[in-house]
Parts: sequence; structure tokens; C-alpha cells
Amino acid sequence: MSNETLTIALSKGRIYKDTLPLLAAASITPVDDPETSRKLILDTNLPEVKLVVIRAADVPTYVQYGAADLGVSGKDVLMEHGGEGIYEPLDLGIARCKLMVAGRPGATETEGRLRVATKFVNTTRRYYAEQGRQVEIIKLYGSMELAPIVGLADCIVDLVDTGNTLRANGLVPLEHIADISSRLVVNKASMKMKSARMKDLIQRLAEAVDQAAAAA
Ligand code: PRT
Ligand code: MG
Repeated sequence: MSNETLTIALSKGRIYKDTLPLLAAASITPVDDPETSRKLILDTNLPEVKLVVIRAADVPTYVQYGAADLGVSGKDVLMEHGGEGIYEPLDLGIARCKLMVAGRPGATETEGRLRVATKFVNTTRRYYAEQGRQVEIIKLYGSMELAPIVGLADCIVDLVDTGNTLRANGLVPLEHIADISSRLVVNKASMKMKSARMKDLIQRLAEAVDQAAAAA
């Protein structure tokens, strides 16, 4: 996109919903609704600001390669991506949850090599490597909670918010890996090339986050 444009990458669902009020406080309102529109690039009230709406796991990649100048991404997704080519200037404090090991009570007390099902393969490998524990990691793309029930794995590494999903499946949280919230991420080259406008937008979003925190 043109050098005049600032492109912000977002995912549908909770990140979009929670980012909207922060954008509004920074005087940016989308013209189209991504939940109903089939457009992948959404116009905003500001002609020089566009939104691209993509899968959550793709946001860091768009920002890394400069296809988007900025993005909003869960810390879980950033930990898994690795953060190459990306700055993370601001914790937006939205879409909070915890990354946890979960399973049946006592599931991790096994003698043998632990089998861990997750979509967070890199983060899980790092977590157990730091503890010097040998585990077998089984990559899944969703519904991790099913894996211990059907004997595919001893435990899972997944996001937990209320804990209702775990409880409904007879599982409990066992180990806390990380507190998760969504972060503003920015492309390193955009930060240099479009410095003034990027800094202005980051500053406005930071103020919006402070106001939201003060109101909570
Ligand atoms: O759904 P899709 O495959 O398109 O992508 P996604 O799952 O990455 O997107 P989305 O919108 O579901 O999640 C986007 C981001 O929201 C995540 O990357 C997290 O940073 C954040 N977030 C916050 C959560 C949750 N809370 C959350 N509870 N993401 C997922 N969950 C899921 C969790 O995986 C589990 O299945 O909700 C379930 C647990 O919730 P509780 O309340 O029952 O504990
Ligand atoms: Mg999801």
C-alpha cells in the first residue's frame, strides 16, 4: 500500500471488539463492519488509515513483512511467532487470559515422558526445555481439551480465561506459564519511514489505554 497509508492488522472476534474502543479514542472508526462485510481491507473515517482483518495467528507475519504497519496481537501468538522484525511498544490490556498447562488432576505426575498436546508448539518446547523436562509435543490446531479425554495426551498447553471450558471437560489448570494480553505491534521499517505518524498513533493509543485502565 502507498507510503501515505497506515495499515493496521486485526483479527475478527474478541481482539477486534476490544480494539474498537481504543481506536475510537484515537479518533479512528471503521466504515465497514468486518463481521458482516466480505472486504478484507476496511476503510476508516480517516482516508490514510486502513484496517486489514486476518486470522489472529497471521497478524505478526503481516507486520513483520510490512504488509501492515501496525497490528494487534495476543502475547500468546507473539511468543509463538518469535517477534522477528517487530517492535512491541504497547500492552493494550485487552483480551486477557492465561497460558496454562492443564489436564486431569495429577496428570503431570507421571514417571514416563509426558505427552503434551497444544497449538503453541514453540512456546511449549521452550517452557519444558527451561525446566529440563523431556516431553513429547503433539501439535493440534484446536479443541485441545479433547486430547486428555481421549488419551491422545497427558496434558495440554492452552489459554484459560474463566476456566469454564476446562471444567466442562473434567480438566483442571496445573501450571501457569504466562499472563496474556494483546499487544500493539509495529513494523520496524515503518517506524523509521513513517516515524511521526506512527509515533502520533502509538501515543494516542497509549492515552486510550491509560484512560481505560483509570475507568476500570
Ligand atoms: O479462533 P481462530 O482460530 O480464528 O483464531 P484464535 O483462536 O487465535 O482467535 P480468537 O479470537 O479466538 O483469540 C484471539 C486472542 O484472544 C488469543 O490469541 C488470545 O490472546 C486472546 N484470548 C483471550 C483468548 C481467550 N481469552 C480464550 N479464552 N483466546 C482463546 N480463548 C479460548 C481458549 O483457547 C479456550 O478454548 O477460550 C477457551 C477458554 O476460555 P474459558 O473462559 O472457558 O477459560
Ligand atoms: Mg479461537
